[in-house]
Amino acid sequence: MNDLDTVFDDVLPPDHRSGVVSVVGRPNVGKSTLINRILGQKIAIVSPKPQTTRRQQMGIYTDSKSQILFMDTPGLHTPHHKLGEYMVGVAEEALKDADIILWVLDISVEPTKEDRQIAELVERSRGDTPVILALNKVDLVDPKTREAHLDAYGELVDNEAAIMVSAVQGDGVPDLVDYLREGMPEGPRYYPVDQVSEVNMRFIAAEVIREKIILNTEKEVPYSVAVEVEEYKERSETMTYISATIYVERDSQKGILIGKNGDMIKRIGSEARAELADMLGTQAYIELRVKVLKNWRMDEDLMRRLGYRLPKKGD
Ligand SMILES: Nc1nc2c(ncn2[C@@H]2O[C@H](COP(=O)(O)OP(=O)(O)OP(=O)(O)O)[C@@H](O)[C@H]2O)c(=O)[nH]1
Ligand SMILES: [Mg+2]
Repeated sequence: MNDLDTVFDDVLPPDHRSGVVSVVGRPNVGKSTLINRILGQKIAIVSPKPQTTRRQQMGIYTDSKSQILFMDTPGLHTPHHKLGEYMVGVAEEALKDADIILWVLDISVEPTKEDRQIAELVERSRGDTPVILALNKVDLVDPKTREAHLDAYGELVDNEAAIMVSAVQGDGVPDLVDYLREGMPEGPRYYPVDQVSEVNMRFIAAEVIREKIILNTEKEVPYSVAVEVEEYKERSETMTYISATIYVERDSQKGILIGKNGDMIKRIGSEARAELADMLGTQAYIELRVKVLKNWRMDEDLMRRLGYRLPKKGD
């Protein structure tokens, strides 16, 4: 969507705007899909299952007039383990750092109990930060239901605007970006025009592998998985080698992930290979292992080992 062809690093208009938009909401409403759509590129993994995003991830939107830093956050929910607590903490922190809070909601259903809880949290944490509602999944509802739900959502929290969008189809997204840009303070361009994210390919590779696991498994398995890329090598101009370990919490989950005759792990590997090859523009060779790290989601030390940046004990 960015008009990058007309953007040059050294020419900034005097009223150039920049700032942070924290994207929050309950799990599965389409926060990551919306950010990928705005950036015109997949930087965050997406799935039909809730609690897909686990960390704060920045997406950098640049056009000739502005640079908006979108903070994708884990869906706000009631946590049942340390990982969940960590995820909710990340989203709550993001509320405090924002120039605008973009609260994504699912207009295809009525506001839920979780939405009302989030309204309270937003009111508590926002200070004087403006809140904009992105009423997503508008493609799923007829106009009459839409209008009825629009009123209900508008009443959840004091807001500057409620904009209906379809992150999947793109409707309303340019209007939303215009609105967000208007609300940004004047400021410099913090990142080069061609940078869309802060994370490196190694992290994206781990996330793509995790996405394929989420899409291919059921029940607790998607939630019990962590992926660590141990080796990431550009072997040649046409070949990238990636070796990763998939951690699960129990032996039974290891069995499921390997599958009968190794079918499951092969499928995950080949789906990840296809997507990563596409992203990288090279062939990808992926080697996967599965290891058990008993109840890692309950254990802060193990979570730290897996790269979740928890505060040190005693902080
Ligand atoms: N029909 C429709 N589906 C959508 C839309 N936006 C997102 N989805 C679907 O909703 C599901 C959840 O999308 P995500 O982007 O992973 O949601 P999220 O809010 O980031 O979820 P968490 O990371 O778990 O908090 C996926 O299956 C998306 O394809 C939309 O505008 N219309
Ligand atoms: Mg997400």
